[in-house]
Parts: sequence; structure tokens; C-alpha cells
Amino acid sequence: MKIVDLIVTPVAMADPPLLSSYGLHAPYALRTVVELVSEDGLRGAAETPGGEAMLGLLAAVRGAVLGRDAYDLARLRLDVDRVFAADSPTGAPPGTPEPAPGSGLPQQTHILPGEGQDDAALRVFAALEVAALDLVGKATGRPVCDLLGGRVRDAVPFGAYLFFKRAGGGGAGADVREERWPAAATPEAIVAQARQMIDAYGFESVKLKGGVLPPDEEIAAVLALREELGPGVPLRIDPNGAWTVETSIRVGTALAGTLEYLEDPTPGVAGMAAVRRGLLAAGVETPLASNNAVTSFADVPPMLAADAAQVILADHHYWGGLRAGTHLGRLCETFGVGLGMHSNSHLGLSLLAMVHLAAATPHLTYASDTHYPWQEAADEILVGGRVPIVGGAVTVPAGPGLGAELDRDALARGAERYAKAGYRRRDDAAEMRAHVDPAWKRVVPRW
Ligand code: GKR
Ligand code: MG
Repeated sequence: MKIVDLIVTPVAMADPPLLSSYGLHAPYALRTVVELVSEDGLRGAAETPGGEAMLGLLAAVRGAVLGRDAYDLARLRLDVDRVFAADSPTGAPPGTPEPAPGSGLPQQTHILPGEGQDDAALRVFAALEVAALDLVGKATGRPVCDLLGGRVRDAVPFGAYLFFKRAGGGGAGADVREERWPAAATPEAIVAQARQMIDAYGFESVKLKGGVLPPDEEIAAVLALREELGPGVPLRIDPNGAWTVETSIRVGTALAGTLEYLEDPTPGVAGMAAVRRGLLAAGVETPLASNNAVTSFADVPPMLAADAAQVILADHHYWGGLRAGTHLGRLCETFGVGLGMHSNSHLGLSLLAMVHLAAATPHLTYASDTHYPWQEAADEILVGGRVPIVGGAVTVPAGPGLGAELDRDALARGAERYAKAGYRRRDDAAEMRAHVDPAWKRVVPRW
């Protein structure tokens, strides 16, 4: 099935002012929609991180894609690798932010997940692979999970993803959105947010994005969640490396027996390993999870050797696609490592890709993250609108491919929003400086 066109559409969607150790979310989040067109006029689609750098990366591989058989994915990966290896030793696209000067930290500590220089080729291949699998699924009448080996579950659980946030609903100018989620800066407000999210979606586990307030206030927020939700709801906290090793051990000890896992408390594999040793010495067995210190297959051997993380939070968008995701599942199963899924702001197409991967991955041991509740129906680009999350889970589609079609009008509106919004890359630190503190910069660890 010959691919005759690669269509790339940047879109923007409203995003509320969420806080993390990276800073503040801008009024719009950016995504890229990648479509492959076959010679008989079928289309397969994928969603991937947005912004100018991604557009440049996808333009660079156009020649490697056109004329190729949609089934020819193993060689496509090698060819995509070659394109970037020829351009620069790291495969870095022009304009990719550098690590903080002199930080001495691995670059993924400072670069947002999904935007690292070293994963550029995998990120591009992942988008092409998902679109190709959607195309093959559409041509054969089979869901993507069948192409990955078949489903082991019919519904995929996700967790509520809570954020400290400023007032506002995102969007700008005439497109400013109504605030659906009130500002949250206290444990009480986080509890209210959890209630609102659980009532709306039925989530059965809860993650708090930390690294925003001093650690004692975030400990209080987790304890308030436990008090409100009772012992049956798994809780997690993720400060994206905002804590020192000592603080991480202190927080992990204070929340012993309360957390399902502690996510990226401190930067880097060595730091995580030191936290693990400290927690075990204190008799705390809470597993550490990571999508910051561990972001690729190359990170797995050092992670295992140092016992730095006991749970990997994978993301097909930058681990190299859906087949890489099922391979990672097998690897984690082999080494007794837990597996969940990381999420950045996204639309329904990414959610569906995650769902098919989860369906075909027996060793998925935790409910996955999703930012989806923070996005709005007005921005969805799928025919039929938003993908339903019911009882905290998404039903695995039975239809061909990813199980959805792009709504052309909604896609065009997303592209228009991208053109008007003016944002060309995610820069949470700039938003923080513009709206909170002109001197703000990302410091990890901060506490
Ligand atoms: O959206 O602010 C955010 C999150 O911090 C996001 O960028 C992270 O990638 O969700 C992520 C995480 O779990 O680290
Ligand atoms: Mg994380």
C-alpha cells in the first residue's frame, strides 16, 4: 500500500493556566496532526507534540516517507534515523532549547518530556508509525490493537491528573474560554478539583502535579486527598524533579503508605537511585516512577543497575511508537518493572493511540495519565467530538484503525487557532515570567 502524501497540520487548543516545576501553561497548547495518504485515497492519522520544531522535523523526512509501503515500518525507522544522523549528531531540530548552561544535568531534566533533542528521530518515527498503523487498519478493517497482536483488555483505565492552577480557562482574545476548573493553590482547592474530576469522569486513581508549592504544602494536599477519597483510591505525586534527594526522602517518608508511587521526585538516574536507597533505609518501599529520568530504552540499563525507578511511565510519542510500547511492556515484565503511561496536553487522537497500545500490552500495571480533562470539546478534531471517559476508562474502539476520523472543519479551526495564537513552542517559564514573577527561572531541585 503505497504512501503518496504526507500532510502535516499544526493545531492549537485552549489550555488552562496549569502550574508545574516547568512554570505555567500558556493559553494554548500545540499539537501536530500527521496524515499519510495511500495511493487508493485512504488516510491514516496520528497526533504528536506541536510547534515549529516538530514541523521542521517532519518536513525533513518527507522524502523517506513518500513512495514507501505503509507496512514497511522497520526500514522506515532506520531511514528516519539516518535523516537525523546526517543533519546533526544529536538529531536536534533547529531551535530546540538547550539544557540550562552549566547545570551538569542530563538534558531531559530541563527539556519538557517529548521535546528532548535525543529523541527527535524516535518522535518523528512514532508519529509516522501511528499514522501508518491507522492507515493499514483502515485498509484491512482491523483496529490498531489487532495489528499490535490483539487486545488483552476492552477498556483502558486512566487516572485523574490534578494541578495547582491559576484562575482562568485558557484561550485568548475573542477566544478566551470560560473557567471550568477554579484556581487551586491550597489542599482544599485540590480536594475540590479531585471531586470535580472524579464526578465528571469516574477516575479511580489520582495524581497530583507537584513541584509548585513548598513540599510541606504538597504533602498536606496529598494527605487531604487521602482523607477525602479514603484508602481505596491510589494516589501519586509528581514534582518533575523539584526536590533534592533529602527532601524527596523526607516527602516519601511522610507519605509512606499513602502513595501508590512517587514520580520523578528528583532529577536524574543517580538522584533517583539515591532517593530509593534513602527510602529503603527508612523502611519505605513506595516505588519510584519516572518519565523524566527515564525517557528512552537507553535509560533502562542504568535505571535497572542503580534501581533508580521501579515503574516506567512510557509515552509512545517519544519512545518510538506503539510497537516500541509493546516491546517495552515485555521488557518491563522481564525485569519486574511496573509500567504506566505519561501524558502531555493532547487531543483525542493521541488518547486513542494510547488506548490501543494499552489494549495490546498485557504488562500495563497502572492506570495511565491523561491531560484530556483539561481540554475542551470546542477544540476536539474528531468526528463525533470528544472520546468518552466513563468510569475512569476509555473503551477500546472496535472500528478500523484508531477507530476515529478527523473532522475536517474542526481540524481547520485548530489550524486557524494555531496561526492566530502565535505560540510556536511550549515555554512554561516564559509564561511564568509574564504572569507571575519576571525573574522566574526553572531551578531543579528547588527545595
Ligand atoms: O503539563 O505541566 C505539565 C506536566 O508537567 C507535563 O509537562 C509533564 O510532561 O505530565 C508530565 C509529567 O508527568 O511529567
Ligand atoms: Mg511525570
